[in-house]
Amino acid sequence: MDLEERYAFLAEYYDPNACLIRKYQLLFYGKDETCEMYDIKNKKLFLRRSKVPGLRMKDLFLGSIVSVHSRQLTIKDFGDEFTRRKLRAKTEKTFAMIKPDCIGKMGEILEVICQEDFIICSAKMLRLTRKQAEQFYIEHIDKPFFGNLMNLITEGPMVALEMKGEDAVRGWRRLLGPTDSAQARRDAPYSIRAKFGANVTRNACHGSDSLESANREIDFFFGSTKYPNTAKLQGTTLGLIKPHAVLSGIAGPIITDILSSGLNITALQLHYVDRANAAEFYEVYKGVVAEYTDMVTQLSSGPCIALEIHGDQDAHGKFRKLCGPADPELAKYLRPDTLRAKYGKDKIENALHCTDLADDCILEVEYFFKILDS
Ligand code: IDP
Ligand code: MG
Repeated sequence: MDLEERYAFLAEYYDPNACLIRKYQLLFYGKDETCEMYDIKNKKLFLRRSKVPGLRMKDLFLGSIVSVHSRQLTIKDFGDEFTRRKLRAKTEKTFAMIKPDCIGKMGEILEVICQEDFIICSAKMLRLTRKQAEQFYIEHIDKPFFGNLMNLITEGPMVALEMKGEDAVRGWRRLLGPTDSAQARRDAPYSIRAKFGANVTRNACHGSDSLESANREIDFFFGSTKYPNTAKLQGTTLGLIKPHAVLSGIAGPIITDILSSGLNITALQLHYVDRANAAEFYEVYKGVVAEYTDMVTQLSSGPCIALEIHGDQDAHGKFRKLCGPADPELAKYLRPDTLRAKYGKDKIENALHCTDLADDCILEVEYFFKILDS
């Protein structure tokens, strides 16, 4: 990016008090990463050019939701031709799948994805029926390996991912390596299939092979067909990776730590929680916890990843122990091995939410996997 450049966007904000949509021109200056906003209807400066905490160039793309001083803005369009031309190539989308053979390695795979600067726009753990799997891989229906491929794809849950990035389709294929994991180990030893794949069928991940396939595959999983999530809604608890952690690319290591503690992840979904829903979800803390408003702001500031956590016994207690004290400062001092100590910054940006009371586990799991996923 030329550091002198100025990018323009059309952004919208739903004002819940006035019950109307406010439209803004949002300008972002690459040089000093400052932001300026104009109210389009009233033709007035709305935000003087200044730094907006947490707002980065890479979070600004069509359809993205960003938070500017507690307002959740949706980027609706490019604001000028310069921005349109500059960003179109950068904002390519691709489709990725963590196949059922590698579901236990999803943390490590997400870590690679984030290290390579892909932005995850949608993510959902789901399980395909044989019919759906046949539809998805229809181009291979006559191949001798089709039966094996169908067995693999339907043997258990997978994670479907819509990702964005510069040259995303080719970049993700390159990162995957050759189809055959053995060949990948020979020719591309650092690729995902080399590291995580077993053989030519069980090769860890899928990636779209062209822009056309990417569009078809994203539509297949995230279009009008809604696939049920994999939540058990029984004997489980909720883990919520907060937006600051998702945006800073540490969801992968957090998931790796959860899985290596012996807990299972039985459902996963990325959500953009709006302010009203965040307030409703945290309602029990209202008037009880001083940080309530800041917690709502954090949860609605960008994408979060909801996890359903399952354990042989007492998933709630075990997961709370793994998360550690709510204040990372305290956690670093008292329980340095916990997730909040390792990944949290302060009481608000403490990496994860976990359910407080055992009796509320299913309510909270249902909030994300039943109410918000409907
Ligand atoms: P790709 O996933 O690298 O795009 P495709 O040729 O599209 O490879 O095949 C789809 C999937 O089918 C592969 O990822 C792999 O799981 C499986 N597959 C492909 N070729 C073979 C083969 O020769 N034997 C067994 N399975 C195969
Ligand atoms: Mg293919």
